Amino acid sequence: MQLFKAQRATASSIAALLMSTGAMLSPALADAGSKPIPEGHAPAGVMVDHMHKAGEFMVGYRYSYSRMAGDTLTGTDTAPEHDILHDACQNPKVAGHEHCMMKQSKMTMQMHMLDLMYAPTNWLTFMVMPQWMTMDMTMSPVEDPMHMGEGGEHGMHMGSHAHGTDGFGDTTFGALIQLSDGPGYHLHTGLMFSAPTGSTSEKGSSGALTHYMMQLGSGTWDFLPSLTYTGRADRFSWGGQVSGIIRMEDENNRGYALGNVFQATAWGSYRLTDWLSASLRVLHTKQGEITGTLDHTGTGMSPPDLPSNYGGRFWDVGFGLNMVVPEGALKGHRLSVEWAEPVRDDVNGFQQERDGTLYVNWSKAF
Ligand SMILES: [Cu+2]
Repeated sequence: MQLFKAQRATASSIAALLMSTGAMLSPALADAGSKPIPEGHAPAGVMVDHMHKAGEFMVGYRYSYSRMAGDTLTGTDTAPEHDILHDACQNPKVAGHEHCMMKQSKMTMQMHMLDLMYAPTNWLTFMVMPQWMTMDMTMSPVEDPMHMGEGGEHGMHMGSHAHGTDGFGDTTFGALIQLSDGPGYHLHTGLMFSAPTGSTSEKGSSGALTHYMMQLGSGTWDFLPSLTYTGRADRFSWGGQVSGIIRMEDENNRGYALGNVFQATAWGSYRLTDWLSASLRVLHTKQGEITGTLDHTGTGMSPPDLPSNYGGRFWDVGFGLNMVVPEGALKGHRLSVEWAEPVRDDVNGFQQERDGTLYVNWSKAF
């Protein structure tokens, strides 16, 4: 209780400070336009969620941190080590019996994205989003108790090791087009494209190309269509979005293409104060397998080396907070955070379980 009161006191004194600073520095700003509301943007993990008014610019920064850890799954179940060893590295396109000697024990992916928006008119908003990716993976040996003492047959035992990649990712750009807008609702479509500016030539310590999921880009030109609906009444707001990633080429310059992606999400949010709203979101993602294979190899040492061990059907629940400075010198600065908690994984082939994704998003419109 004490803590709660203290937080409230701190929050109101910060708000009072911001207001008084704003009043001193720029009295004119207080009258400029209507007050921004925190739920004016969707939860942090939703992209291409809003448009801008004619003549407005927006500068934003999006950060996401995703982690995979724990068991290796096949479908929705934990895969026995024996199955990982014998089945996860089988490529039906390649003859012979290959074993997975290693498996993924942890993977993290961080994305830093610059989010630039400009609206020449009310019904059209342009966007450009360059990205920087950082990926790290830890691998450990597959230990099959049924094959203890047969180490020789399955080759040398390697110890655990870590490897990582980082650099520019793909660049997303395109336009959002308003389809309908009225009191309390808005509907727009996104026609975005992804240019293959991210590397697909990242190599591991052996000098061979590293896993598909550690490459910094898709390597293909992609089309990212979306449809977004948002509604609002008093302190409540809600929204829904369907979106996709469609690979516009059969293969990239490495001879493969990532699977197409379909996503559907819906959220509701409630404004707690004039600067803070809380949101709850459900998310479903469906992704296809990789088609083709990396030029250099038909198979691999670990599950992420196989095209059939990619994609699946995933469900998440997102818990978010949106903040905006409603008045004063920092008026219009937005900060939102969201945690997406996986509730169900149904993976193609063999893949490690997901731990969740943190989204942080800052923006300011001018
Ligand atoms: Cu914007």
